[in-house]
Amino acid sequence: MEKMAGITETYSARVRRGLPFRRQRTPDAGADGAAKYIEVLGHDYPPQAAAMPSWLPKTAHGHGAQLTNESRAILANNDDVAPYTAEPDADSLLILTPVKNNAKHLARYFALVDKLKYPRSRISLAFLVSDSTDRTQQMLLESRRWYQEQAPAELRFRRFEIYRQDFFYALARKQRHLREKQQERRIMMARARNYLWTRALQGEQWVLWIDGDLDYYPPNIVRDLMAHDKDVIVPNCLVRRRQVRGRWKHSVYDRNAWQETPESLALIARLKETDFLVEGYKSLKTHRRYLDGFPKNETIVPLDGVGGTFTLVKARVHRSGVGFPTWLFQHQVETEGFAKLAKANGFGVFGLPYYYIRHVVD
Ligand SMILES: Nc1nc2c(ncn2[C@@H]2O[C@H](COP(=O)(O)OP(=O)(O)O)[C@@H](O)[C@H]2O)c(=O)[nH]1
Ligand SMILES: [Mg+2]
Repeated sequence: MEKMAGITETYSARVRRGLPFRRQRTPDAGADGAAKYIEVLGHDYPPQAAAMPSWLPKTAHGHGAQLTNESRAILANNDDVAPYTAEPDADSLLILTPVKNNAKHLARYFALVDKLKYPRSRISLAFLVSDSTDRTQQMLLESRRWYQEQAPAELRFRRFEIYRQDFFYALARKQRHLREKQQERRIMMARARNYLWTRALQGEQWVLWIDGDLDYYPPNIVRDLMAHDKDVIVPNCLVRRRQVRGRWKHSVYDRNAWQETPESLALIARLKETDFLVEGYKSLKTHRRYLDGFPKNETIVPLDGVGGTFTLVKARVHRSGVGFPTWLFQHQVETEGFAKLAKANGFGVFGLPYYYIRHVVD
């Protein structure tokens, strides 16, 4: 990241007035000897000092004159920390993918990422590998070497991080969807996701959670979702299963994306604080409305729960402290807990019932 310091009155005045600005290195230090970089609009900077309108408060003329030596030394020290307070990099996208024994889906994963119509230089990737006994980690290392060192420059990602954290959580694949295993399994996933975003997120503006086992999403999807300009937004994740007579049928995979209903709220009102809710089990009817339950004219709907298969999040949501609850928050954990927590903090959570992606059959 470009080093940035000495945020001057010009910058703050422009921000105050809602004007755009550009960061530019000044040839010389400022009059007080401190400012080496400034925020400017356009190419005509620096203006003459005398051009500062006299109606601006004195403090806007630079702090040099009013400061003690000690204050000046403290402010000079800000130069070193300024990069950490910088605005997020415009349009930058961090794709986060937790993976566990995901080797057989990785070729498809990269084929889909490669097709994304989004400037490659603005995409960063970060993976968290846990508890894997297959070639997931080796394959990721090989792919990083290819993309970042050997492939043509236009295929290079801005960053490509691979983290490893084992939780020593073993669950047979067949048991993965047993209801009584869900709370512990989803808490493990929440830990993995928190570990990943807290390590990987730098100055990016957008975070995109993509599971490692998706079968299809459209190349335009990033721009399409961003265009809605929501804090959190998900498409409708389907799965294609073969029916008895050999025909294929699409159905909603991700029952984690839902809206509360009067019936579900009535159920919640009767729950104990320690009761955990999870979707997709006949033994537990939650009465929520899923993404396949909306009429054609409702192309975007507010949600109260989301899944993590493909979830676009404004990075400021995570930065503000909203992650994936590993404890029960309003009877939910992980991604649905995240949606509830985001909403409780004033962020908007939305879904697109008629914008489809597809999960592999499992
Ligand atoms: N790092 C990490 N990734 C995991 C863990 N469990 C699942 N994953 C990954 O998280 C994503 C979603 O998990 P998956 O088992 O497919 O969930 P499902 O689609 O809801 O059944 C996939 O990319 C998995 O490889 C875990 O414990 N740690
Ligand atoms: Mg999956």
